[in-house]
Amino acid sequence: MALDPDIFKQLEDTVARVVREKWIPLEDDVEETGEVAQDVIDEMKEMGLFGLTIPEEYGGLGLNTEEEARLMFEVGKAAPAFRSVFGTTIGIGSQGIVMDGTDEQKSKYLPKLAAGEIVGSFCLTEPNAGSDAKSLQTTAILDGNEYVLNGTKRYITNAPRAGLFTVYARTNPEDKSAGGVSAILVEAGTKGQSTGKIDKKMGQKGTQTSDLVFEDCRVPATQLLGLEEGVGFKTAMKVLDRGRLHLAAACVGMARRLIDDALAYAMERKQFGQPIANFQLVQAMLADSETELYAARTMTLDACKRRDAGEKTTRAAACAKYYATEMVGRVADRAVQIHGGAGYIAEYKVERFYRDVRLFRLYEGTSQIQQLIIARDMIKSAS
Ligand code: COS
Repeated sequence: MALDPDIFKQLEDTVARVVREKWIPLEDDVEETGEVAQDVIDEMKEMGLFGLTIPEEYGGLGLNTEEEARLMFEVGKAAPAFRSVFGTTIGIGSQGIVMDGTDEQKSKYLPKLAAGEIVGSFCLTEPNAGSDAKSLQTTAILDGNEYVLNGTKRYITNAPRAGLFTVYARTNPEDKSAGGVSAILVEAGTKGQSTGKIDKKMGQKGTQTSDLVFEDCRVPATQLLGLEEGVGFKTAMKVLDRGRLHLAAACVGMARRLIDDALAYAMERKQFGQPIANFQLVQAMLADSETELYAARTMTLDACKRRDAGEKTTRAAACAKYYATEMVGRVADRAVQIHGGAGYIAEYKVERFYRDVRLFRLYEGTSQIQQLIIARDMIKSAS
């Protein structure tokens, strides 16, 4: 359900102002400390950012996909660490419950997630199951009225600070197909569950990922998402269909930032007696970036609108994620080029964003997986 347009505009303006006036000036602190400060997180909670996509009846704002994307266009302008604080909670960490949870599960967890009392985390990837998510090996075996979980989840965003994990595990180890997979809700601190050390990454400092390990971790059988076994893989795919649009929008935001920074630099930096923005080869880079940004923004909004209208948008979401994540990679590369030597120096930040955006082409499905989803859907429709 869409918000009243005036209320949404106010929210969009507020988010844009906070990004501009608070988050961007704090980017160097995040880079240095590897963390987003607690007072910033508290303000995010007050602004309702943890509940953007959670239905109003459970304390969120219930934004539709287009509204979520429009906010991510703003949020994406700041270093990705800021979005990541609440990004999994409004995205892949909560949407499984919103889509497929029972009323009881929704009432138990969604209000806490929406308030930012707990962070939600999505646990699909494993050491031996990345792109081939269906081959996951973590098990959740019913024993009396409890599921017993064993296995390791890898690169789990926000695992170190999450309060609730949606864990995709095999409830029927005999069944190696998607039908053997179920989603189990595991609260942080449950005996038998632990997180590994925080991963050192190429970029995106301040976002936290780690392993999540289960050793005879017992949870009540009522923690089975939707109280239905064997549909977990489908839940994960549906969640990713929405999550990929969220990420595409975040890439559009980051591209806007990179282009604005590159343009400002090109207008100020003088060589051969004039601003380098006067040179047509620099203009070509700016124009290519602006054109591709426009295409990614339009594509993302179109996919979101179609999803909000009830259309199945697996293919459109994959197209948007594929194009926007590749686009921001090219834009970041050109931004470094326009900055020249300064583009390689940390204080100009552009080298940092160049590294940060690399991840977008990997997580929530690599570019190659998006290509595969798109082409398979084309073939299916044509047969
Ligand atoms: N929505 C609903 N159901 C879906 C779906 C979607 N978008 N995509 C697949 N399914 C269903 C299929 O219909 C199928 O159900 P049936 O067995 O009833 O027919 C089931 O899920 C299995 O799908 P499929 O056979 O297509 O699975 P594959 O293993 O061939 O491929 C891909 C699935 C490659 C698309 C999937 O594994 C994937 O997205 N991989 C990338 C994972 C990823 O993004 N990881 C990042 C983790 S989050 S950082």
